[in-house]
Amino acid sequence: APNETWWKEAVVYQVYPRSYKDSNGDGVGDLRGLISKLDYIKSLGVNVIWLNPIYGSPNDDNGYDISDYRAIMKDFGTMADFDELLRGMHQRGLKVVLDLVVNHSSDEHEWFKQSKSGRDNPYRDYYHWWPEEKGVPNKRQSFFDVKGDAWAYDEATKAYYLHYFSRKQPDLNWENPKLREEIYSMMRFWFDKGIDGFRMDVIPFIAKDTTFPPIPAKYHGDFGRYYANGPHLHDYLQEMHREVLGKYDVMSVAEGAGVTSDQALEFVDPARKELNMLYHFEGMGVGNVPGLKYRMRKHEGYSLLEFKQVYTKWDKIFAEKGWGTIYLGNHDQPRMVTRWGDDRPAFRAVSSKLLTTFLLTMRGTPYYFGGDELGMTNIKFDKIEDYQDIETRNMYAQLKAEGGDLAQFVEAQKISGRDNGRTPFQWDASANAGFSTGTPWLKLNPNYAQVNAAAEEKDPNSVLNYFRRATAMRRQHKVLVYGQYQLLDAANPHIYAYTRTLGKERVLVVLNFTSEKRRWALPAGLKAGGAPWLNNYPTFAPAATLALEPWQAVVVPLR
Ligand code: TEU
Repeated sequence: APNETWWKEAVVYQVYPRSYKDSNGDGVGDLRGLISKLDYIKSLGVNVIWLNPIYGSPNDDNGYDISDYRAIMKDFGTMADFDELLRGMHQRGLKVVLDLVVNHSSDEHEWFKQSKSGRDNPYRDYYHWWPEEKGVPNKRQSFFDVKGDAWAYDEATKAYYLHYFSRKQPDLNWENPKLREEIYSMMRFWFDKGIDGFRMDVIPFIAKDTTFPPIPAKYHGDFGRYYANGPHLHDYLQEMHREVLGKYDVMSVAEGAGVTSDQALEFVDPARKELNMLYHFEGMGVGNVPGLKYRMRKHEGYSLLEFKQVYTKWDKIFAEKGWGTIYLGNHDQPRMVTRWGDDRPAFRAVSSKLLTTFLLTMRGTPYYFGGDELGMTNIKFDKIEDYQDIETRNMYAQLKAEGGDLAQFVEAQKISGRDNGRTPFQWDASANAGFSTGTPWLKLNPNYAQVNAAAEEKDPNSVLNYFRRATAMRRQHKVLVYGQYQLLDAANPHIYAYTRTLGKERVLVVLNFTSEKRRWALPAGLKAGGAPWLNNYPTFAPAATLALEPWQAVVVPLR
């Protein structure tokens, strides 16, 4: 086995605090609400909790626009609440990973207020300014701007500032060593409090060529790849390791936006002393209509062949060094069962379990999105007004200005819109699913009457209890963490099957990714050797040819 480390053996559970549990009736989830759910989280058998941003923020992008890196968002509570939360997690043996959002800050951060106040201000160079006398800067595409323009003009100082995301998220200037020192010192502040790691938001984007040349043609149509390739990026990450990460026993994971498979090791090869893990976007792109602009998805779903290829390719990258990750959803993505399974009532639970099986039997650390353990589904809003997300709203406005097909857009958002993954957590069948006594900031999925934690708690066959069995299985069998991965029957468009091998131990995973019964012949030489470790149907008959039920998933040791 490779070097064994706690973060390789961990199952990471992602909590979107805004939607998890509201303790004070203002309709927004908060830290005290989360504290009240720690026993529940512990009961899942996960080891690490990743919290989306909890810092001071005017919430233009739900906390990804930070106005104070050393304070807690007012909606979420106080620093005393955070300290209590951290203690409560550590008492239960849970580690805590926070979001590090340092490609940009909020325009309401004191640094930006200073920076904007005059060209001579000492904070001017904390951000990227382009003085008007140099002419109009070369085009940069913004993800969240209504006009798609990443340069915003500032009347007062007659200059443009850069914002890859919204106008309220100006990009920080990492080329300035003072800025970098501020960031490192802030990171140490949180580590000294005792947190156990950072998930690093769009960290590949931090380095920029400050001459802002035209984007080379090879990046046209995929400018994120250009953003992810700035000069000195790896110098900064190595410096961050020297100044901060290397001094603590903590984990770090890059959001790998724009990073291709041949670049991934540059981030996570341990010899380079940068980061521990990176999560890629290639899996999320499977089934997208090319040209991503409005995140359209193919009506016919996705190709399992392509899905298998992508995950197999990424497994291989980390086979010798570095370490991978695996996820099928997060706060930027639709619910995994809607996107990758079948969310119709007959298949929702069983396909959720299959996807859970996949996540917990692949090599690499699983990142499991809170709510998926209940089999929560996309909300599929019919009206654009129901969306709160800046991305959806601005894409809509942009499309409207272009005279595009708005009805088609709203239809597509039912699959891809980010708010699908952000609806409040479904605790029970009472008003507002027990999430809040007030009016929730985002509408609840009406299926909470059936799909909720309390109901699933009582049902031994629920998605929830299946997830618990799956985390227990992974804890029990190191082969599932460290074992080598081998894809079987690559050309099969319906079945995803693989083995995991560690020393003498060998286990087979068979996943029927369809809503029909399928038969699958074991490759020559493979023989099931005993009771399944996990199975999402009551029975499993080992045979040379397996008869699989719709969305059946089995994990069975081999002889
Ligand atoms: O997302 C980064 C990113 O690349 C986004 O463009 C993401 O892919 C997009 O939402 C998909 O359409 C991170 C955070 O995860 C996201 O929530 C933030 O909005 C964004 O950075 C800005 O901080």
